Amino acid sequence: MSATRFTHAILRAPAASVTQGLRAVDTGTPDAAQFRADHAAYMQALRAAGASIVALPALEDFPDSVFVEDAALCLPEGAVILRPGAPSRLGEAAAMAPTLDALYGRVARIAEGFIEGGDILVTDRDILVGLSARTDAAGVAALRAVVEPWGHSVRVLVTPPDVLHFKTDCGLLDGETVLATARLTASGCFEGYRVIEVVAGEEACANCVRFNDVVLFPAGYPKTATRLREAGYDLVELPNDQAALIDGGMSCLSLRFTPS
Ligand code: CIR
Repeated sequence: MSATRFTHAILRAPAASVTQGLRAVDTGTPDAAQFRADHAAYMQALRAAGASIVALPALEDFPDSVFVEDAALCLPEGAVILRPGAPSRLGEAAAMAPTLDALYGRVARIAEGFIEGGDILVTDRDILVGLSARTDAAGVAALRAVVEPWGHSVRVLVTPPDVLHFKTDCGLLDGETVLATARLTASGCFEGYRVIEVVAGEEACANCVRFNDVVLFPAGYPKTATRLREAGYDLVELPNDQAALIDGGMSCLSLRFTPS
């Protein structure tokens, strides 16, 4: 399995209600028009990287629904409808189900506990899942029951306290290399993987997305960008200021997959 090569991506248009999106610390309200422009640039970058885009309409009742990654997990063998742990986001999973039912022959549903896609990092080897305020042991057990029979191994880790999601602090650069913050790396969770650390002071750029030959990377973190280019990665820098106001990064804005 390749965790970095895909043919398709699902995106959902930002709702006008994105201004009400959840945030751990209020540092300002996103501008809906700028958010839409940034989202369009992100979609275009995925297209240029080879993605056929499945573009879903905005859901006004769900301010955070632009962050489609948290509602589902797409694997080569099938899709999994997750159970977001944020009460205001639980309904996003049901809203995603018809799309995945239409695209995949096999769609499983998590019926117990809570688990959000932001806590799940799929590599060529493992599915790493971080327990967090949004993802609990029952949710992880339910995921394991679905994906182990599909041939995946699940490694359960702990998302550091005060970090929203496991992937807030990391992103996959290639099948066995992750970009990660020092605080996440220090937890030992990437044993067996090659780790490139974000430069101190640029922790907010750890969440990146590898899609085929490029890495989608938030603009504004020049030292880490240089480090990654020197390591041979082809970066596409994209504006993320609006999504960052409501704790969103590169990976949350899409579900990447190859239909089975
Ligand atoms: C939330 O708090 O759920 C949203 N405002 C941000 C979700 C970001 N999702 C992700 O990192 N996978």
